[in-house]
Amino acid sequence: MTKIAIIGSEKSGKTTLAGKLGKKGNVTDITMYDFAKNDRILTTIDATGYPASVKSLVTALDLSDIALLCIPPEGLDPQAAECIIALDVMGYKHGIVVLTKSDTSYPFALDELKEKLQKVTTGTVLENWEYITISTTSFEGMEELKELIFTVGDRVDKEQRELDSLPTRTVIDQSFNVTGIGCVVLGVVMQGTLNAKDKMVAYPAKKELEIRSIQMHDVDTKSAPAGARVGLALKGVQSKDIDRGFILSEKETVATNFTLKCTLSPLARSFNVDDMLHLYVGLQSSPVRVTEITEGSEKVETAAPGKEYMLQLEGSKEIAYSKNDRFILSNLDEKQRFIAFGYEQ
Ligand SMILES: Nc1nc2c(ncn2[C@@H]2O[C@H](COP(=O)(O)OP(=O)(O)OP(=O)(O)O)[C@@H](O)[C@H]2O)c(=O)[nH]1
Ligand SMILES: [Mg+2]
Repeated sequence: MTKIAIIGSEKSGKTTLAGKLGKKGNVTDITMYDFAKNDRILTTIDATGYPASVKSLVTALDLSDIALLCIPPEGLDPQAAECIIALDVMGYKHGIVVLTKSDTSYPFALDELKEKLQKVTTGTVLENWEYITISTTSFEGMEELKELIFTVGDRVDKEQRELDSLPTRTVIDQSFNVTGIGCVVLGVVMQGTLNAKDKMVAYPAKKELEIRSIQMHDVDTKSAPAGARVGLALKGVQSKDIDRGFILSEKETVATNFTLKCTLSPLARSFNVDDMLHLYVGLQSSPVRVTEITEGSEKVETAAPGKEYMLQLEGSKEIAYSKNDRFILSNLDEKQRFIAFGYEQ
């Protein structure tokens, strides 16, 4: 089961490409496309709410294993530049740079574009990503792209098998009521193995529940491994009790205030004590106020790009997390909105 997010430059052909990779399904601020052939299942997510909403981009990336960064012959625009910084701040591991609309350009120009992009992304998580040239009009590269997606997907699968034995955590992206069944949620098993009849808690609300049944790609199954996109019927809760971003788990920490050891992106703007930022952990988000910035052992007023700080953040919304979860900070008032990542101390 491979899950990809399609992001990148404006009008680079992202939605057209998503439509070629699968059948259009559920639409919220992300749009899902499904494809199944033999034992291959591909979920493609188009971050349709982005760039208006940063959350749409973060959600699409968090629900996926592989990012397809689409760049048209015109090159990088501010949106693609922000996507690159988002990937870097998120520490996003797997991806492919897709040079789109090749029918409107020339091979030598595309080679130049590739070289330029490789230069720009040196030192970022994209440094070793593969490049592919495609056109959804002439179909150049489309078969190769599918093969490459599944090659990278096999690598991801292998990594995920190492997560199967960890405690189970499933992140929910949708919750609704089905007549005769009750609460049904859709989500992704982030780690561990989820089994029917498991007793879990929905965090941050701390609602106890039982997994009544599990479906993977509309097929009933007794258990689901790490990386699986699942539909779950839940016992003991109603759909209104569960929001996007909730985590089904045995144990999570729940908090509204945070002490984060943060690294600012070298490409971010500085921020000050008392500024309002937005914090993301998985699919959850909350506005937070910066109440203290510490550099080494010294309290300072300003956090500057490329440096490391201890931040005290005060929020009003309960967020569930576990040790080692990566927190992302954004400043929605800036043009380039992704500014830092950090870990709770
Ligand atoms: N010539 C050519 N045109 C393309 C190709 N792919 C998409 N287009 C056209 O480019 C335009 C934008 O395509 P979309 O798929 O909407 O691009 P997008 O990246 O989703 O656009 P936004 O979501 O608005 O940023 C449309 O008019 C498409 O028909 C391609 O491979 N070749
Ligand atoms: Mg689009």
